[in-house]
Amino acid sequence: MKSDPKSYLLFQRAKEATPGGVNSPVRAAKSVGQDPLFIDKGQGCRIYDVEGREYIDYVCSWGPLILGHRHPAVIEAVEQAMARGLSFGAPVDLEVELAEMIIAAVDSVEMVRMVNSGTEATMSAIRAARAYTGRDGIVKFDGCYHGHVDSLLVAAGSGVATLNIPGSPGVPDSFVGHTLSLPYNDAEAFRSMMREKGEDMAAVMVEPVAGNMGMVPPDPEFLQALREETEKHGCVLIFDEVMSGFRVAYGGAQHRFGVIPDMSCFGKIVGGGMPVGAYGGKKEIMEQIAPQGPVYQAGTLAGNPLAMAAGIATLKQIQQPGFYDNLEKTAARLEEGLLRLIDRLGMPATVNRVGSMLGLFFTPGPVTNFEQAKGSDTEQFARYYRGMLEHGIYLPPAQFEAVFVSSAHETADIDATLSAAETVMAGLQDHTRVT
Ligand code: KE4
Repeated sequence: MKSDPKSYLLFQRAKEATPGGVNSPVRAAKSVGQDPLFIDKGQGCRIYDVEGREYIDYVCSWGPLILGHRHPAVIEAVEQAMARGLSFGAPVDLEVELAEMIIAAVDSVEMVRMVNSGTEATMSAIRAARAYTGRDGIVKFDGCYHGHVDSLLVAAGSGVATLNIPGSPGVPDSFVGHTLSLPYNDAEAFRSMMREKGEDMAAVMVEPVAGNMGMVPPDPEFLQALREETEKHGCVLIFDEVMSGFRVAYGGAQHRFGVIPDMSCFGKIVGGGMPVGAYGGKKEIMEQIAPQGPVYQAGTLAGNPLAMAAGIATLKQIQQPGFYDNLEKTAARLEEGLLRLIDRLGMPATVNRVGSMLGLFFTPGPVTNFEQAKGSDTEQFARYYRGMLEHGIYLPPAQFEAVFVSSAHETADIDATLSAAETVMAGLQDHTRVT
């Protein structure tokens, strides 16, 4: 569907200047048959496009905005940092403060390095694990996405799955030759592979709550198996908590599910909407990183004061007592409302949720892995997406993404969303796929 004049004209210009007219593929909304809206501003749980149209926002910048847009404490912190300067290329107090907050919050992290994106965090964690073990092999899981790291663009989720790209041209076979991808939530397949190849594996990387194949909760037995087998075979267990970190609990998925990895990766929320990533773990692993050790990793704007200020202000807000309980209640209201709708309309659909991350699939379900997610009716999802947009609800423009609820979403916003969903889903019934 074409967007309105201003977005449309901007998109035509953008497509001349930038591949696909966007600076990150999933924003192009290709898989839902919709030209992207150009956004003018955001406030609380709402965003406004360049036509001035208002939407309730469930993308939340793909997860960072757990407080919603322009939370006063975050804006004030960034303004105060700006008054000191934008960047120095030298250590500042704010970097130390955020590092100490992450270490205090996350069980697996004894030392942490700030970087500029989730991709940098996962790429660097893999390098550290390979150096620490002296091994090359990496295990990941189908449908999990860890950023556009060459060696991890195998059976990836998010934009890779949305655009149905098998991996990516430009990545030499030798770069992925050491990478194995197994079915998510399949403890037995993992144990069996580790019995055979565990001693060759440097690291096992997983999204402990999968948000890049749509939203798929972990089977606790699966996470336990990852921990036991990596322990047994001397591999580094890396939780990619770029999305789940500080999202599903202040201590991340590792705290919520009680499985502690050797290393963890972060992004999104720890930057409060500014470009940030971080990776950390056991001191014996992290002390290898330059300049303390020989494993090289660097970044001009790593630890940037404005990004640190936004991250610190965000974590200070979400560590308040009751924050996650309230977020859980709001997200549960959305989940339960959708499930009631699906039941009442007899729609072949299912909803997954962990904390304030949700996923809606047009299939009877359950959806516990990538194959089942891919088996859902993505055409129906595209119709649902466009219908909800017309009703002022801004969802992630792809089936293989997660919906995010923020503390700025109130009961009235959830109820307005459910009312829109009822109208849209009722209209979808003529298109229900005969399974
Ligand atoms: P970035 O390099 O995009 O900051 O982070 C990569 C990344 C790593 N690990 C996980 C679990 C992630 O979800 C991501 C990025 N998430 C996507 C949304 N599925 C970002 C949106 C986009 O690619 O534009």
